[in-house]
Amino acid sequence: MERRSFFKAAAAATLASTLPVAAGSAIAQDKKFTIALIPGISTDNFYITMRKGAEAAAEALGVTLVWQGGPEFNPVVQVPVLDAVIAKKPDAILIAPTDKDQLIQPLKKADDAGIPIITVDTFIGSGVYQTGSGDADFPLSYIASDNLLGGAVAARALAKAVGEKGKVYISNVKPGISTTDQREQGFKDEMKKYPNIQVLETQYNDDDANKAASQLQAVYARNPDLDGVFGANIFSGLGSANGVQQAGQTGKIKVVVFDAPATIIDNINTGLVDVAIAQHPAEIGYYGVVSAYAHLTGNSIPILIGTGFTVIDKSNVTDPKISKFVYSD
Ligand code: T6T
Repeated sequence: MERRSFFKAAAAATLASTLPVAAGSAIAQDKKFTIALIPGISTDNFYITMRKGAEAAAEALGVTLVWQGGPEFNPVVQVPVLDAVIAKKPDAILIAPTDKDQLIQPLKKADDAGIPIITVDTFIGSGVYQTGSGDADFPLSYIASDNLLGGAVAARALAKAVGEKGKVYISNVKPGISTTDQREQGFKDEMKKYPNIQVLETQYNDDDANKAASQLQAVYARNPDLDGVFGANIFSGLGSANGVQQAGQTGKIKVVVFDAPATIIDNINTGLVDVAIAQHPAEIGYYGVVSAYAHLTGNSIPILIGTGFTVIDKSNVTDPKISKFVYSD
């Protein structure tokens, strides 16, 4: 079955089979709901793929999906987008907050206006919602990959690639982003199991692949025995891989990348990248819309929905069961 029709069928089946029908829901379902999806950055393949999953569910459920995002992964850019969305009074907001602290107050405005909020990909506060404590537990649900686990998976892959010894570092976006902070944490914790691997200081690139490429070359210049790098998201991974190539170290400095846009897959084929850890962003978008719809029609929803990973390397990159997780352009 084609991916899009799978999501359509799955959306209908989920609702038909698993959701209890609440009293009054027949009335509620006559209404055409509008659900807004605010990505971390609108041009990123991860969020473009998430949008596709959200659109499939919206179409199956007869929901209007509004997609509005900014050109940078930055709270200063995202908050005005959020304010504009709140002003349009959608029935629910799905959002990937670009900072776990700086989006709390702006999202509280939506909550105060009675708009249900679900965070997708990233979270605010601790990410544990609906506990009745703290100032950031008001979103209804968090739908995402398990990023601590993802960081550990990346560490194991890089450890294997470098033969469990040597020097590696993490190329990351910036502190304060829940997902990439957790990936870094999960990676460092797991690396403690490899006493012969030294994890050098993390390099922060502000989601700028060019900066990540220059940083790779600078770290390599300081450490000519550098063995590997973990790029903690698309731009960190792409830039680090480019940096390895520019340094003439393809295949020598091992590269593990979180996320799986087509360019990274090309890089696996050429041997520049060793492993890509694909998230399942279409599932995040799909379950985001289904969850919002369930809530709007009087049903309870889980406070946490975890989606999985697919680890891609040269051995499985051509398998259609694996390559379907490559992100959309
Ligand atoms: O890795 C994803 C996403 O999970 C993260 O929160 C931000 O970066 C990406 O969008 C990839 O660029």
